[in-house]
Amino acid sequence: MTNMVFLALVLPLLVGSTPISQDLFPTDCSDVYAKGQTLSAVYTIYPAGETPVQVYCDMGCEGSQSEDGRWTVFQRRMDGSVNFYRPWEQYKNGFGSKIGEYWLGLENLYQLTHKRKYELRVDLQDFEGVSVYARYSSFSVESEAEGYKLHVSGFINGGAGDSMATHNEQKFSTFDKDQDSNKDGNCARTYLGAFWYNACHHANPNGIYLWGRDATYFAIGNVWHHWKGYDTGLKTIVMKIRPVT
Ligand SMILES: [Ca+2]
Repeated sequence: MTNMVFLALVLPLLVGSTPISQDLFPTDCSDVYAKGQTLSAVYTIYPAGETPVQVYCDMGCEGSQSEDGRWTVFQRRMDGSVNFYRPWEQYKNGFGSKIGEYWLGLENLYQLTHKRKYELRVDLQDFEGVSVYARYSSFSVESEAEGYKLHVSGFINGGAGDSMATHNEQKFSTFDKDQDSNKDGNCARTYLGAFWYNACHHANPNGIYLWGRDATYFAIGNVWHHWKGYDTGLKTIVMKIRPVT
């Protein structure tokens, strides 16, 4: 009897078209999509194989089967509700609300991108409702031992301009962990954010939510230099990745 019950439970898994491990433990939102979940929402993924992580999946337009879906969102600003000026441990492990503003965590990014090849898309929207994007055909993050160093290349312009190029090959820095390329200063402290700072930035997605233009303090906002300059904070920033097929 127990054998029959066992077979009844396990056989559907064995004959499935996707590997069992991916079916039970989706690595990212593209795996979730492959299981038939095509609505944008919060799902559970397993970037490291065993530990569940909640994430917002941008599945694109409903039912369109378009190019636009299957994105795993790792950073999102949209209403200034979450404080992003946080220490290293928070950026390592993630913080915020998955239905709102959040940072997924550097360790999760490393776990995801060292196993598969990913592309990056950054969606930007200003307070006038204009939307642009920047896309990069290759995106990966090294381990904590390597400072979560960023590799980003293959820029495709969706109107935003390339504000990530200067951050390529940089380690991640927070106000309490200075790994930037500014020998005399601490970029995270100066620009009130946390990022793969060089000396210092063209993009500051984790800076202060400015609610539009504010030139009181230079470049401290959630800005994207090649689109709106250093004084205009964006209404929405979304950074998201998906495997390159
Ligand atoms: Ca420094």
